[in-house]
Amino acid sequence: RPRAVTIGEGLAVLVAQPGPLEESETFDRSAGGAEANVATVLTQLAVEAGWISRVGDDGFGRYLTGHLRARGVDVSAVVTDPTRPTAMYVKERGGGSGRATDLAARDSRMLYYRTGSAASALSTADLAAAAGLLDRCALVHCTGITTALSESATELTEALIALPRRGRLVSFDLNFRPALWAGRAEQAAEILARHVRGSDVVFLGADEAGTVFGTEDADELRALFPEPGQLVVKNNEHSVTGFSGPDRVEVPALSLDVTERIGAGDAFAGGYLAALLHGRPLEQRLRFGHLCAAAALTGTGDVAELPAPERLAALAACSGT
Ligand code: KDG
Repeated sequence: RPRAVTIGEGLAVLVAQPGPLEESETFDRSAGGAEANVATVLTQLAVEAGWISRVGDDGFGRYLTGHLRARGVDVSAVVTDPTRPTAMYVKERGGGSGRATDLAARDSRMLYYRTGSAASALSTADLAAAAGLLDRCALVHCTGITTALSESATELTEALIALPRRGRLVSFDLNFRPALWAGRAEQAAEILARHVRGSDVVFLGADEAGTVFGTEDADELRALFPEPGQLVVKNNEHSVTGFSGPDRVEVPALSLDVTERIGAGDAFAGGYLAALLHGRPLEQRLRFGHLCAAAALTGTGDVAELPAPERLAALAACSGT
């Protein structure tokens, strides 16, 4: 089996029932964190995945590591911080009558409680400590969330893209979260552009790329970022454009009855990366991404529960996916 590692913050997710918060007495707990979500997609798709992170010495930290371990993710490199807490976020879901009425039915609001969290102390020391895990993997994935956590986390992700590759690919999903850049908003675009240019596989949502880099157009983004061997732009009009070397392929998304959008980007990245690690061509990689995103879009958790890999492969082989 191919091996991959993801690096980032995990969060306990508390979903307000029914929402809005002012009226919610009950919260359903689940797990989130973009890079942790990607790791769980990879293990479901026959990739051995490890997760590099820091959690607090608290119940949420033990819950997160247990959640990932139960899904086959290697958590041996996760460090428990004795003083900083595990991050969490509260999710309010829209839909009126009892739910948050200022949100549309399929929209959610994320309220972060993560300043000063254990994972915000991620630093280059964590990279050095996980050298064994990194040396054994074919791909390492992080996102703009990891980079945004703190200055020491930015140093870590910059060190990661500067490491000698030794055959290993670096994958980066933009995942622009303005709230996390509050103290250094003016540096965000430059830092994120450096990560895009320094990575081998890059995922950009057209709308977030528009906000950060000034264009939502896939071909303009490719012209702006010719460096990554593979660039995937998730277009606003429900298709994805993939560039791989000289190839350009556009694959439409499935038409779905969307339940909730959070986690769909992670599922897409996990599906694409698993297909890449299993040697599938570009169009198939994009189809795997769409199919995994569809599983997340039709569920309510941040983490996608996928059909078996053989079933996904059969679906990806259907035309018109
Ligand atoms: O991509 C889903 C993530 O947004 C969610 O799980 C939490 O990592 C998260 C974040 O920082 O927004």
